[in-house]
Amino acid sequence: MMALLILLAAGWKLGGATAIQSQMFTDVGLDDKAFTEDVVFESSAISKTHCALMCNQQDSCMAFTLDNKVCRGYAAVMTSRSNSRPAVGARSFFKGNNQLTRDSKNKKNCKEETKRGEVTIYPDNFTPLQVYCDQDTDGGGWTVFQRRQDASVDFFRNWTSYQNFFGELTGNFWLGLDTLHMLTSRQRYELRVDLIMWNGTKGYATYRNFSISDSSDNYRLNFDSFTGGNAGDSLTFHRGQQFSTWDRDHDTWSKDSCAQSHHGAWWYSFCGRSSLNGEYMTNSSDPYKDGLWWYHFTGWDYSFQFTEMKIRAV
Ligand SMILES: [Ca+2]
Repeated sequence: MMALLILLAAGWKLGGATAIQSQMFTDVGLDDKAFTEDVVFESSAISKTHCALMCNQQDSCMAFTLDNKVCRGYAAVMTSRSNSRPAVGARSFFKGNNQLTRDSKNKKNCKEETKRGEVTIYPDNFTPLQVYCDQDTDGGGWTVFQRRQDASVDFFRNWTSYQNFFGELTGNFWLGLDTLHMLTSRQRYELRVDLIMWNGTKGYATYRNFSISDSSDNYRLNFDSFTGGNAGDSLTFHRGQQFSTWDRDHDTWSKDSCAQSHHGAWWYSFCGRSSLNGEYMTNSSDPYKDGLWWYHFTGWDYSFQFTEMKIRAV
């Protein structure tokens, strides 16, 4: 109780001189804005100004929410690694530094960005998003949203996990269904799937006008058409299907859960011609279709050494 009183007193004392400082923050309004789990602090606050002050006092605090006098400071905002959300009805404020203000120099996607690897893009020209840009494949400009290269990251995960980012951007990862929907609903994208066999043979497939619907439609897979690639078309079978995980069965196979039977998470129908989020195998053998398979390239019982899925703005 004493600590709270001291804190409140400090807030009042500083309150008189905070008008300028609080304007360093941009009000982004009522929100369901996702934050990372990097909560810098949580404390009671008597006002927005008080909360802004506490955030300002810490270099690592980039944003805050004030909800029913509970002030939370966050180290980052709206990244693909979001695992938590502030309380519904909380207002969000972003620190008004260069990274978080509208800037014509901000790159909206990996096609505008020229750097390769891990970079920050600004899909709405305002909100930073950490992604991995592939600038080497077919002229570059690709935002990678899935990579498998070894067994170090478990991909047999639940619905909530697939809605969000998991893994490491420089290794095995999934960017997250919410982010995929956000990106593909802002502008038109093409899709590319890259596959590498255990003997080094490479395959790919491309699709025109790829998009993912939102959570209310269970992230349905949409695209216009297969546009080529030596791996063949093992995705058109899945077009128009909703996403399924082991705990959320949205496939069209009434007897069973394809995500469970194939140890994966995909836009299963009854069940599939491809599945790239399955179990990472230590060799190509995959007799029960549990692994990373793309039927039209290597048949039913082959699991790849490497996969990447990526999108490029058109
Ligand atoms: Ca089913």
